[in-house]
Amino acid sequence: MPTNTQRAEKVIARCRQLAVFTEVPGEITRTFLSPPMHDVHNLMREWMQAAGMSITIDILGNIRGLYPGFDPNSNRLLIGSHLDTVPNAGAFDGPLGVVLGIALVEHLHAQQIKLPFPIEVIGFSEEEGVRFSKPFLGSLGITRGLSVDHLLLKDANGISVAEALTAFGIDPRGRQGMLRNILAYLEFHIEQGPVLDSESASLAVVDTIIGQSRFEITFTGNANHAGTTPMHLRHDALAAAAEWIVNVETYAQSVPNLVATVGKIHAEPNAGNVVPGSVITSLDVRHANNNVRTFAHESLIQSAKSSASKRGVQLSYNCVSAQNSTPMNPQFIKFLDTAATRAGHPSRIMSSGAGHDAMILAQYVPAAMLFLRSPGGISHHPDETVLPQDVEAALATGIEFLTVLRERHISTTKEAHA
Ligand code: HGY
Ligand code: MN
Ligand code: MN
Repeated sequence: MPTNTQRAEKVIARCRQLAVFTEVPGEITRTFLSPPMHDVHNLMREWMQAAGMSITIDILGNIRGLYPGFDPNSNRLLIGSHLDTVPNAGAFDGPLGVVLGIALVEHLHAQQIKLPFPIEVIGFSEEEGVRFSKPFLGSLGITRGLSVDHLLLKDANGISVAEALTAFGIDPRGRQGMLRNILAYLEFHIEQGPVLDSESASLAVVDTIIGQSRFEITFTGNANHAGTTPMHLRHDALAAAAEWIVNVETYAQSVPNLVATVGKIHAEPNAGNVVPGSVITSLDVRHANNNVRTFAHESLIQSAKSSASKRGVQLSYNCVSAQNSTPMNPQFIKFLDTAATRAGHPSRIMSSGAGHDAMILAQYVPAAMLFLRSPGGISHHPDETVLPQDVEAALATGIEFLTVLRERHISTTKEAHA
């Protein structure tokens, strides 16, 4: 019987094993349904099968391992997170939540513990929104279902979501939005920020995932010769974008707890001796208060229009994703908090600045999240890591959480038959 420390080290080792499956040798980059995702599925299939789970790959390329319960009428507990990454990512943002789910089932399987409710461990195929600029495709697909517009979205190579699904071996015409009979959704995730590390704390229970707005913004001016075009005759798209990007930073610094980021910029024709004709940028705005966030992104679009019009540059924009601040389920927050205390790891409650699949699932089923400390507060970076003792604490809390749910199942079944 492995010790808690051995189980924790195995979880970390497995996340590092998955990290080698990448589109870019030497770094971790694994986007929606890219070829290395097949390698991730093959290795996870081995782990899931060994833990007594039956495995499916669903209509959105999510991998799902089902561990049966003894009560055929019971809804199932979903435990999951995402398997795609940002470019040059760390090894734990996403995969840790899926590997921890498998570790909990392995514990039950090894101990021959049967719970009344089935457990389904799910690895979502797309949460970051890197390949198609649309986040949460995996969790949206099994809850709301993807729209035709979603399926027609194209990546940088002109491949659509539907074509990507077909290339991965999935029939895109399959039925979506088929989430049924779910007891709750639990997501383990690294905090991705500095709070727990600054408090030397292992765990936190999430109460709210703050809202986020994501835009694609295009400045269209006139490309022209850099040597012969006088400054007063230019329509320089990059100069307009540059002025605006500094305004984004200044604006966000002036609003408490607002964050706004221009993470992507692509200038055409991207030549040193040509006045830039067009620039495509991203805008990511987040705040716990939906009105503050909406007012902020509207103000920043206005600011872009002003920087553009000063230079006779056209502006166009589209909102690629907008998620309101999403509360986690109060009852399951309590269950998770109780479990952490029972496991000897009293955890603080905190909100999440990062988006997670839990913010999609929470719109359909009770959802809860447990954060693990991010040493140095680092994430979306190769130096992202976790501590074995925090993984151990999360595993112990997960086991207690299952016990709390079993006790609740038994008591509600007794009441029903009283
Ligand atoms: O960007 C985020 O909020 C998350 O890491 N997908
Ligand atoms: Mn992420
Ligand atoms: Mn994540």
